[in-house]
Amino acid sequence: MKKYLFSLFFISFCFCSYAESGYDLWLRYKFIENPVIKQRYLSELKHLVVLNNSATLKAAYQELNIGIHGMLGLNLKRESSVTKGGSLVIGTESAMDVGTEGYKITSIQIHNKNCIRISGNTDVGVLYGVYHFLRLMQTQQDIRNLKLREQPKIKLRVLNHWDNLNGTIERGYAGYTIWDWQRLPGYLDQRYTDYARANASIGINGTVLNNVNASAKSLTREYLIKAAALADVFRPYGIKVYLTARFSAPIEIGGLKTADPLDAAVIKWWRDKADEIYQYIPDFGGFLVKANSEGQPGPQDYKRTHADGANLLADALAPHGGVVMWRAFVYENIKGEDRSKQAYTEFKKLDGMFKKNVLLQPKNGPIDFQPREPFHPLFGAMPKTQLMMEFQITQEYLGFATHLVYLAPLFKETLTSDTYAAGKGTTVAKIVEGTQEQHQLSGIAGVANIGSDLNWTGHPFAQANWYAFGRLAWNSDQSSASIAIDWLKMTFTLDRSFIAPTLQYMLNSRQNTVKYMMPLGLNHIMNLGTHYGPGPWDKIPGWNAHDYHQADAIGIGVDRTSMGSNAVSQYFPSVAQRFNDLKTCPSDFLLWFHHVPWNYKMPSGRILWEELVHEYYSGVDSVQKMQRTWDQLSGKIDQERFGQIKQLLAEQEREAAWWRDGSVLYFQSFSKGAIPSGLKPPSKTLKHYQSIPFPDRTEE
Ligand code: GCW
Repeated sequence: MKKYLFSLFFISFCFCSYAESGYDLWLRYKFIENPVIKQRYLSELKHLVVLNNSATLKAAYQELNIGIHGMLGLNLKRESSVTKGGSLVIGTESAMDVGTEGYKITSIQIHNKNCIRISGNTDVGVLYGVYHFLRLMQTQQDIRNLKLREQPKIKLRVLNHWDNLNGTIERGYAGYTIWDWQRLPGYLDQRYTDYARANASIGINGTVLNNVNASAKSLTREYLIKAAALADVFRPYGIKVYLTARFSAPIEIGGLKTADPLDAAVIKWWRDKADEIYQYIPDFGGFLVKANSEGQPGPQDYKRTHADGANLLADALAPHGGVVMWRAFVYENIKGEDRSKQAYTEFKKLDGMFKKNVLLQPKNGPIDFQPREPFHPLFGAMPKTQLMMEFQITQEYLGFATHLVYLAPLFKETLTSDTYAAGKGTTVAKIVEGTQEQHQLSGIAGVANIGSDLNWTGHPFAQANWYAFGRLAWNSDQSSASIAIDWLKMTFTLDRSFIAPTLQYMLNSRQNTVKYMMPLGLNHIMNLGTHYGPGPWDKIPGWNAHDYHQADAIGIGVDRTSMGSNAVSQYFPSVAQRFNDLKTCPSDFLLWFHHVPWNYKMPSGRILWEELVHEYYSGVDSVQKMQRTWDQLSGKIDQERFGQIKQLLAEQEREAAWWRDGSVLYFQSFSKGAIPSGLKPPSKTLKHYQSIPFPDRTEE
């Protein structure tokens, strides 16, 4: 009996995975069981030589130690020169052709000994190389005959935290902020280091600590000292700290009567403030600013332009090497004005008027992080301005931290869009990388999905979006699939029978979500208060979802063609023509650009109404399919995360059906069409779906 119990324990210990919290993200460094691979690695990794001394190389060395100990059960002593074969050598070299953050990983002979060398021009380049090398091991690649060279394509790769000083996070779905403002600067939580490790492992080199709906308080001495403590933790990992700047700060914390950007006292106040910040944070990155947008103060309050406002801050930061990231997310909520056109109208005319250390930051699309948007027309339209990209990693409009939606395909869809600004092939990526116009600066920002939840992002799969953002910010040529495979292997298991079906679902998940939420180019039809659940019928003061879909007895969609709001004219002619013509407009953007009759014949042969309904139904079907697939994966990963995801998929399925049934019934009240045969009509009335409250959905 005892023996039986023992072997039962042994079997379950070895073959069933153990509980994992998800805290370790993709840096789990699991022990390598495969004896062949392990032996190979052991023969290549007998010694660790660290050539230089610096805080960054110490971090690199520590990471190698954690990784190699985890994967091979080995403690490598740090040596300072190569004396034996089988050495892993890390350190800087001069004049390498990899820029300031790039690296090479090379199998090489040093003093006639076989070595692997990880080198770069800078310590941080070496650190990035170390993470790459560890990734090779985590994904069990061959580490013989290495000849890798990497260099990021975009200079500033930044997370934007919409974290408030009171601990809440705007549009955060994974708990509260991880910045413990109360206990900073005295108490440095281990999370800060682990956050830095995770970011450095994917090449993120900047973090904006606080919300763009900013509090001036974050610029007071009290908070600057706290931010400086975080900057000290992040520095060895190559991560700079940035802060949002509230435009009216000179009034609110400076005691001035105005924040007019041309006022001498205001100019001096920002100069002094910048000088002060750099005393605490010598490598401070700069400011991110939301101005004259959704009620935030800005230069237009003084009849000045956005360029006047941005340049004021840019001048203050310039002596210290800081930059201004000025957001282009502006719109007036005026009925009758096409919101999608407003940022372009506002900013296009300012091209060439921003200082050298300003980057203008539009969102990926012209409205607001919707499940699908065409690329923002400003990309390509401001050649004399350094345009940086703002993506949203947190899933404000994509099911919060409940729905499994892998965002790499969304990011890539925008980055590979062709603007035709300088002829065919002028992709958004080229513009963001700054190569098109030889800009000095380039940048990409992701609104973070990180919070105090044990697994950082709420949904275990939401970690993949943080991961993919970093990898694509480094090099957007990488495929969504290759990034997902790396992530799955490092985060869960190398078992192919787990990876293949999960990967497939990840790759389809964004399109599926679009289908059950806002198919065929629909947008902004979520509940207007919470941004969760369907609300094409929703009306709140100042907002009416109907403006965004304009369903009537004839058809649905917003006419943005030359016959309508003419938003198409903001794109370069080849793009504009394609969007303008109902026949050439991609079906993904159909109702974004066109008001289409319900009986319009779609390429599938169905009429629009039936196509719309089919989209809604097939989106839900795919969630159900994923549920069934997931159930079959039981035992392939730890029970804890398996169980969490199973529950979340059940929620997602319920909510996808809520989206489908509510939306279909509502649009049916205009189209008067029947639910196509073969599809089961919704079981409840429209009224029922309209009255499901959030977050309490007990009635359902
Ligand atoms: O999508 C909207 C959000 C706001 C956000 C705003 C913005 C920070 O609903 O919460 O405010 O965009 O991007 O500024």
